[in-house]
Amino acid sequence: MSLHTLIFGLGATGQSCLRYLHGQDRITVVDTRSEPPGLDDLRTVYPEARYYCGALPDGVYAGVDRILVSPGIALDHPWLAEAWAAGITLSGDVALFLSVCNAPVIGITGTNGKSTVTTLTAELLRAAGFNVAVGGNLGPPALDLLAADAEIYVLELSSFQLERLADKTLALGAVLNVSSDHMDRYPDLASYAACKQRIYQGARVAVFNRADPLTEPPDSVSIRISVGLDQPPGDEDWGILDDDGESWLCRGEEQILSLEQLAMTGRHNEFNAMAALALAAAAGADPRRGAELLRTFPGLPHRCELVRKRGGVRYINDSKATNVGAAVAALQGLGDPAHRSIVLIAGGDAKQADLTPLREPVRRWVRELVLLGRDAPLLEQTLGDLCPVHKVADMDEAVALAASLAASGDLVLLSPACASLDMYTNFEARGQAFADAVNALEVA
Ligand code: UMA
Ligand code: ADP
Repeated sequence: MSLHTLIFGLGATGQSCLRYLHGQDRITVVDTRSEPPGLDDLRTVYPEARYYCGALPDGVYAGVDRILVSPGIALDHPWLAEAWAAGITLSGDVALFLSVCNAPVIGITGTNGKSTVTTLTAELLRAAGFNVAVGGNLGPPALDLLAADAEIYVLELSSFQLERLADKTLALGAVLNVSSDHMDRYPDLASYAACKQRIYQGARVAVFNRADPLTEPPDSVSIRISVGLDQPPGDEDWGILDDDGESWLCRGEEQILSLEQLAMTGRHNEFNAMAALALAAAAGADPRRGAELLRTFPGLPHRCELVRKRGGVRYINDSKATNVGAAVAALQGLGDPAHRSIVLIAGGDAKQADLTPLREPVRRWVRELVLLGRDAPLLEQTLGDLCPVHKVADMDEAVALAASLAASGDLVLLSPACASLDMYTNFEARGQAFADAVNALEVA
């Protein structure tokens, strides 16, 4: 007899579950929204499923064997209380993916740098001749990758996805860093970090950040490879060594790539490059061949991306900095030690994060602060004594003002430290609004 699966949420994840399970399981779908996007099409394509949107009818969990909860829904959502009480298994799309996937899976998590490291790891493996499929939190959803029948899978995993892993595990896992994020979903940093740590459970290889104790894998993982911006402590660890005035990305003492040849900018991307090299090498790729790719890989859009140079001012789009740690890394990576040269555009939904880690980099590198979005008042409260603050209504106003405040040699940086959802559909739309406003500025 077939299983009865309840899919909670009709976003990208829920739809991938529906695609994968239709014709196999009995399916019930619930969504808290009365008209989730694409509902009519789904009803047409999968008419055999039962759909309940906007309200949860009594008895919906009767006969249900398992629930796949979409990552945007917290596991303590009131609609799930009855399911918990009935002892029904709650998991997610990645748990289902791992239970059916026969090839090795590399998982990458961390507060920041996941998408860059995931993409780069997959590119390095591709360059080494592997048939690779890549996705997860980065998209496409994990289950949609199975059709590719790849030799190896590389998944970006969020804490929400890791929370609902079952007993099946990954072959290789990496936690890049842990700093305050999603504090609207976790009671404290420790419980958020504990979710990230689940990526190591049962893994053969762990790649971690030796400067961040919260990323350290448990002793049960047999191969533990550390990455850092200092000297590598062991032959299999990655780090930076100087040789006759030139700095090198190294595995142990083996020089892999001169830093001057790395196409991505910012110190955080030196770390990201090594994390990807470490994962790809552990999966069987030759890091020396990978070095070729790093000479040209520019990084991903909306991550410290140069939009335009105008009148000696560089305009940089770091819209993907949706939390404090990311904005801190961008400021540290791009700040000029000689003077405060950054006009920073920040703000949005701060997700109840502690904003104080921004104080030191803002004090050192930011000359003017332009704030927009819902939590602009919170940012002003936290940073207002460190530099002049200007509150604006939208991105066009932010860019026009920043352009008037910046002088030749300065940098106008959009690195919001906040999610975009209070004003935009996603971080890409916010980054695009910035790029459009920058490109619309008259020639200086
Ligand atoms: N929602 C409801 N009611 C429901 C179901 C969802 O209101 O019944 C809302 C959620 O609260 C959320 C939105 O709909 O605001 C989307 O939620 P979802 O769980 O349906 O999300 P998906 O569309 O399936 O996308 C998810 C990831 N989104 C989240 O974790 C919020 C996507 O990551 C990911 O690309 C996709 O699965 C495929 O794996 C996005 C993201 O923002 C990029 N991730 C967070 C991050 O990177 O910080 C974790
Ligand atoms: P994620 O997928 O985890 O959001 P991305 O690779 O998309 O990570 O990068 C998002 C932002 O995080 C970048 O715009 C940059 O500001 C910051 N960032 C990238 N890599 C790191 C890192 N290793 N450490 C800290 N911050 C980083």
